[in-house]
Amino acid sequence: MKGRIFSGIQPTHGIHLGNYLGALRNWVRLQDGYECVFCIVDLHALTLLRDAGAMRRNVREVAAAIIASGVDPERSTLFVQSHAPEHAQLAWVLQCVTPLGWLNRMTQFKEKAGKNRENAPAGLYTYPVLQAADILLYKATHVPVGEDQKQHIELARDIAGAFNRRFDTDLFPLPEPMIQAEAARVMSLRDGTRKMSKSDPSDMTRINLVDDRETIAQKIRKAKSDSVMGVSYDPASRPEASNLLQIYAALADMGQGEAVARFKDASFADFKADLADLTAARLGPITERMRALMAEPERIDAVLADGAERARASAAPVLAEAYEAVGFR
Ligand code: AQP
Repeated sequence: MKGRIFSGIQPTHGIHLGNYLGALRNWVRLQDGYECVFCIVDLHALTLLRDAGAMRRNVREVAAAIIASGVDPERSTLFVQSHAPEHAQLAWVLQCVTPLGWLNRMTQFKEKAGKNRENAPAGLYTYPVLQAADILLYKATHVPVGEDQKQHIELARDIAGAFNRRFDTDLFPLPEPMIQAEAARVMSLRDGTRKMSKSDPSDMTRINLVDDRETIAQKIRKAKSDSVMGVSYDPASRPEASNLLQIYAALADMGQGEAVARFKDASFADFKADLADLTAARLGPITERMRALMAEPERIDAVLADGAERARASAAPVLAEAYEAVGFR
């Protein structure tokens, strides 16, 4: 094993194609080379989602999507963040060594809080410290993230260093961000300049892993396109068309040049029809496995309970060491 991975996904909604191509598919592959800890980060989701029923449903749906995509809960630790209270406990300790100035620099807070900053929950502001606790509790060596999360991993390194220096310990190794070049950002189907997102109010902007063949075909048919003839890759002038091409290339496991060559003589409508078929073919088996799992929620709960037990067995001794270092024990 080349190291230990920690990665999380928020249950703010069900999983979409962006999460699958940008995260889940890679999680499945990482299991071969790393000891993996995968977490459904409901404490993080609470910064945006405050609907208890939706939270419960989403946690199970996200767990089903992760398992159906190929994460093996026997090999990897898969659990829900709030089931391991050590995360919140270490986050508090780390908040006490994190200067406010470091959090002020986090661009994601500015983006997510938007103009309504005064009313944004404090949890949204301290979110990166909880993320640092998630990673450091498992002494993770590598954290696979998209480019947008790199700043948070750098912060986690700074926090680990600050803790170690302040309490004269080498408890926390500095985690390395593992930036996935191939995990290009999948953009919204209705606006090629915004990423496909769980929290987008319009369901037509994303393909969900639970969508059936007809829904996928309809969303791709209605995906925004431009007035340029044919298929070409040019993110600056054709963001929507380029996004669809990139999705095709990712699902077909080919380079985008190869995808462009394949459709050089095709109309855009024909390309969209092929993309819809490919998407349905790739996601169909996952959706089927997800549905079967979701029909047995008690099975999902049992997997998550087992995962939480294993996560806590790793996390508790690290929290105990941190408590010892600060003088709580
Ligand atoms: N559009 C995307 N393209 C590629 N990767 C993506 N990820 C998310 N959106 C895309 C990757 O999915 C993982 C889980 O993300 P998250 O749940 O922590 O939240 P997020 O990055 O903020 O994703 P969303 O879907 O946009 O959720 P909301 O709307 O709730 O904020 C991460 O590895 C992320 O890079």
